[in-house]
Amino acid sequence: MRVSTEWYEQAAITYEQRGYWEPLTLGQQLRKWAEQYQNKEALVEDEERLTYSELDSKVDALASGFYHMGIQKGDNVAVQLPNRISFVLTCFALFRIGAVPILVLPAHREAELDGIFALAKPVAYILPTTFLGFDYTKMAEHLVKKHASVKFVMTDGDSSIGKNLAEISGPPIELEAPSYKDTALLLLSGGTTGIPKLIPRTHADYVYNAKATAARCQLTERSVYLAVLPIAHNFPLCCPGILGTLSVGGKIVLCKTTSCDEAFPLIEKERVTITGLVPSIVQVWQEVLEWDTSSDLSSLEVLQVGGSMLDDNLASRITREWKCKLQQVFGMAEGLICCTSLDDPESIITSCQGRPISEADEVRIVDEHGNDVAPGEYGELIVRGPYTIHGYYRAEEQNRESFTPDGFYRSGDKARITTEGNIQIGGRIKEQINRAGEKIMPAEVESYLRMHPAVKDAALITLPDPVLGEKSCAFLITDDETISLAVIHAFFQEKGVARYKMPDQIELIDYWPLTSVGKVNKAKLKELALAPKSET
Ligand code: J2J
Repeated sequence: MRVSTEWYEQAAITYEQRGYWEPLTLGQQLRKWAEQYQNKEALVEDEERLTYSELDSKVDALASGFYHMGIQKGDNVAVQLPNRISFVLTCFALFRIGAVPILVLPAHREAELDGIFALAKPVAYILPTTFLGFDYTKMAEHLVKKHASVKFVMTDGDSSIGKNLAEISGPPIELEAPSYKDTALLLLSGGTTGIPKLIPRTHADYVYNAKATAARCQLTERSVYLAVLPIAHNFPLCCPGILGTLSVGGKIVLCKTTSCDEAFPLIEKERVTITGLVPSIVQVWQEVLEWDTSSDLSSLEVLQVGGSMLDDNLASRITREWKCKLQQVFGMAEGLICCTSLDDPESIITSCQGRPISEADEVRIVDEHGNDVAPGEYGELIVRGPYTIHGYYRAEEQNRESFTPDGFYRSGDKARITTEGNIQIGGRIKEQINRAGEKIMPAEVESYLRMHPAVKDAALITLPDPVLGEKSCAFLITDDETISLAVIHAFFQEKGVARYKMPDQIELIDYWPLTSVGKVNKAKLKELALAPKSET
């Protein structure tokens, strides 16, 4: 990596000296929390409840089971589990061994996993049997045949392809802990041109992230966090999410889907005080609440909204109609988290994405030459700090593009800093589609589209959508005038691509409109897609 290691080595000393990085691993932190909060409830999933002490001892037993099976310090393990207690147990058991979970979303399919396995060579794959109607075991069979690195397959429930996770345990053993500066987990980034980007977060930086966001949300021992978004995402996992809640002795309630039918009764029953959502889900919940007068969400004190642009009007409606505080969150799995404070005035909460959670975050807004723009102007947000990565995992080439030589991560986001010091996001510089908070790289989808025998060339663009925020539209050059969206979806399914990456709309075109430098003119394509269709 060309990114300066000199800066990082120097900064690391400062981060330790100032106490941003505590000398404890996530596994050791859990032990501390368990000693402190003992019989307090930590996790709730349906009828199952675990106290802090129970969580800690179950993690020990599972870590011992993994260890005796042959999983070792430094091994990568693909973990693809939904919002269940088994997810939390698995991650902490791996943290204790010093093995590294790669957090794969339940929505990911064979195409995504194939790329991740080729890059990270996991020794084990831990997956559900079925979830939301999809049989993961068939997919696992293919993957294991292709990837010799995978020696162990474990399923959350009985299956014919691997051991049941619930049956893995062993007597507590003394494990040699990894260093708190080691990589604790690999998060997935929004996707690239087919090759996944993995984000290595260390024990110390992740704990700091969790604690600093918990402080900004004023989380306490009496907080009850509802995990609604898939917890393999950084937002519900650590901002403050699962880890932030555990760090203060709060209770976590796990919700398997984003549906109101599941979430509302849980909020009511468990007296949930805080949850984090993406704008598209808030909008659906808001619409349901307009006619649903029987659900009691009065326990909610904080609603965090982040992951994509929150419309000012929706933000104002939330502050008026929900009897809780709104917190805007602008974050990224690569690190930097900005959020509004609970006592910010309403005008700021509805229009800004707040301030960085750490005084050590170095945020700059730069022009295309990397120079700082004038105060208050828009430019690209770049950042370095105590919990922002300084390189992707095994990605030298990508790192040269994504980081400045002095270690700043180029977010690709267009932002400004207001006179009050708040971040305001004004769009994107990077080519990406933000579909209900899930990030899609057009180049990746275009490469699948071009694999279809009837497609000569393809270009994917972003269109606005009232519910999703943004949706994808594929322009295709093809001889087959009958090609339909259903045909394209079936093809993507056959290729094993996650559902959210499938185009929402297709348009046929004879030749590309080009820019002055000869590139496909996507702005023109967007105009064409949005133009009223003639009746002929
Ligand atoms: C506009 N765009 C936003 C916002 C993220 C907390 C919250 C979100 C994420 C996340 C996260 C946005 N308004 N409020 O990890 O811990 C877009 C930006 C950003 C990208 C990062 C967290 N909040 N975004 O969304 O890694 O483009 O993390 O660079 O998935 O989402 O995506 P991701």
